[in-house]
Amino acid sequence: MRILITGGDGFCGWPTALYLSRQGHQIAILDNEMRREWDHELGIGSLIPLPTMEERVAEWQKHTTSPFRAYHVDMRDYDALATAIIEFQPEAIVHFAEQRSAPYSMIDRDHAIFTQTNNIIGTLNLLYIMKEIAPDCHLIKLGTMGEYGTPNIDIEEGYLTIEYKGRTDTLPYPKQPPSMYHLSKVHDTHNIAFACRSWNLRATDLNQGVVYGVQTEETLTHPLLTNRFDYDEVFGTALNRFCVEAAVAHPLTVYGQGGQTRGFINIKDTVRCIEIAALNPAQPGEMRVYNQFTEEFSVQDLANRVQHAAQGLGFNASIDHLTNPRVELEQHYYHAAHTKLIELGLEPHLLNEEEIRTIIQMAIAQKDRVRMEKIKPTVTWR
Ligand code: NAD
Ligand code: USQ
Repeated sequence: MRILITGGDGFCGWPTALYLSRQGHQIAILDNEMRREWDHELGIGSLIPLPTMEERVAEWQKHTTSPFRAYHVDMRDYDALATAIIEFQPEAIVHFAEQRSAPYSMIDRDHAIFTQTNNIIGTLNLLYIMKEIAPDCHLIKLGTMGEYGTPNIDIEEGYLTIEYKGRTDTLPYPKQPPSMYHLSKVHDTHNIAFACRSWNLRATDLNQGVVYGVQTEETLTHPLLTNRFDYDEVFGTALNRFCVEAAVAHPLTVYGQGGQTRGFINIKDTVRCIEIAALNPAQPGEMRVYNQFTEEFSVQDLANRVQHAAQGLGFNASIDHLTNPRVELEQHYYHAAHTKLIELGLEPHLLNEEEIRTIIQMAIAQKDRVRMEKIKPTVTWR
């Protein structure tokens, strides 16, 4: 297949591009490298040094016989995006290219507005281009489990069948997003659903949980192919952050009581889920929703597991319960369906001690690059 991967220079996009390329698909990545500018803005950076987008693309071209290319395009630039799509003629577009950090979106009003305009305009441009130029193309859009919030009932995959005053309907599952970033995803979801209903476009919305791990088989092939590894308070996410904290003897930063429970997925499963969605396209007019995670953990569970794995490596990791910088429930019911990708063939890599040790060891190897002052949370929701 010809697959365009927007956000292909990012943490999920790069390994996905390499994995799909290795399966023999023709790949184009599209990115404006804005994520690297946010690193400069915040004085942070990937723990593993990152080559430029040009360098990593040139390196992968030596490892594959399938066509593999890159477009340096901003999703907000309709004409440039349309030109790339007309030229590449994708059969599927995997859309990762958004500002994805909840804390970044909560820094202040400017960052909230930037996040929502960047994400929503990029997706709207894509929908209009598909309507005008590529109506058969399958949109595979990265949503997030956070769109649902933490309701006191089971979470379904996108839709909920309800009976009300003697009548029954299947409706979009209610959304209670916990940040300006998560809200941008909900707005995207509504826009995509409208485009499928009105213009007969086909889309799969993948509500992904928190991704952990760093490397895949392909990113390990050569140092220039490495994935990025974020650990700072803004772009680092729970499990990966705890592993880096353990590696540098920083107390593990559990926010509040630690009962916050989320869906998690290994980066090795992210790339496979995208392949499954691409090989099994939605029908014209259909807006499918799959919950893309493999296991649920509370933040406290994760901290305990990292503490145990660190002990196995011969050092002690302490756990700190920090005042929670976010507004979120710290003890709550959480049970979310996630069967559709499994039914289509996903065989999950479940979290085990070996995986946690691998992440800790990767962090130990780059220990000297850790900026200790960037670990503690400073961005608050209130
Ligand atoms: P990332 O920040 O590493 O990658 C996103 C990429 O998109 C970056 O390379 C950035 O430069 C690019 N980008 C952003 N805005 C752009 C624009 N206007 N034009 C062109 N390129 C642009 O993020 P990630 O972790 O790879 O996440 C990818 C997607 O998956 C996001 O949509 C995110 O919301 C979703 N997601 C991520 C996680 C996770 O834990 N990482 C979990 C659930 C969902
Ligand atoms: N948390 C801690 N300590 C930390 C970091 C986080 O206790 O050091 C807690 C947070 O308070 C939250 C939970 O861990 O309750 C998850 O936070 P996170 O920073 O790991 O992830 P989150 O902000 O939810 O965002 C990440 C990605 C985002 C994606 C989302 C999936 O950055 O792009 O959409 O995971 S989900 O959570 O399912 O919405």
